[in-house]
Amino acid sequence: MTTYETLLIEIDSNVATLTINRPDKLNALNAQVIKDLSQALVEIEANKDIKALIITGAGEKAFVAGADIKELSTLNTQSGVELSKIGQSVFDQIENFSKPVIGLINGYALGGGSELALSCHMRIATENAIMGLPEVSLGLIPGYGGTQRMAALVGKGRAMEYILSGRQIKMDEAHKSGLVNHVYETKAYALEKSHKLLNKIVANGTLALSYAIKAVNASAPNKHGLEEEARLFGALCATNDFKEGTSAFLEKRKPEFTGT
Ligand code: DAK
Repeated sequence: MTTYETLLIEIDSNVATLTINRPDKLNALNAQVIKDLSQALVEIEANKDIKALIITGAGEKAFVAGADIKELSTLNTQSGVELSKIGQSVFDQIENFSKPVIGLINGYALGGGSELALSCHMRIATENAIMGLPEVSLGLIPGYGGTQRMAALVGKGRAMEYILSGRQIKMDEAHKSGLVNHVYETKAYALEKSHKLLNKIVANGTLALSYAIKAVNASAPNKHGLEEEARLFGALCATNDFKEGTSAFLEKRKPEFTGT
């Protein structure tokens, strides 16, 4: 396996664990992480000895605390649309991965972090995990497929509430709403249970598994929805509210939005 700047990859029998490794920034997704993810996914998919994948974040505090807000604050409409397309294609790679993928949510999974978890085939979380799509608090909308995948997973009404309020979702609620499949006390135990589930899954027909993933994915999300999300995300990158929202986060103050 190639060595990646921002990722760790471990292989245990036939299951690969891919860890996003920027713990000092709560594993926030910068352009390098997105690039590394894209290459690593190609490599893991091509490796015939690997039958399934777990994606998680380094440490106990965060899965991924979202897109890197510092990097995000420099986007304009054009770079916003471009980053959106690259990011969306990585998330599509995960959603359409031919081998089963579990997102192991160990702590904060906010914004792009929740979107990453949503693109996995299944989600297993630790009790301290917190999900949420707080992009509107930055003057943005989810741009990595979250508007489509959240609605597909929990229904339109709940998705509207989560996306419009941007509120944090604790795991008892996430479990009830179908956002996560299972919740376990510790990361070590969640990892053990993820391996157990994947071992059971990969004992089934390999081709049947990849076709089952394709068939389930055929229902959602639709391409038009993702394109519309990218267009609207790009348009918001040119607004004063976006500049105010990201500056306020970086300056550790409350934003004052003007609706412009
Ligand atoms: N980006 C960059 N740095 C981050 C970060 C982030 N999202 N989240 C945390 N950090 C950094 C903090 O700045 C801090 O760095 P230092 O000050 O130590 O250098 C360090 O990680 C530890 O964080 P805190 O000190 O804030 O830790 P706390 O325990 O106090 O708080 C927290 C934890 C998770 C509640 C807090 O860090 C937080 O609110 N983080 C931001 C959460 C958030 O709003 N995430 C959503 C971002 S919006 C795109 C598509 C999609 C997106 C973007 C682009 N395209 C289509 C182009 C997605 C957007 C988002 O994800």
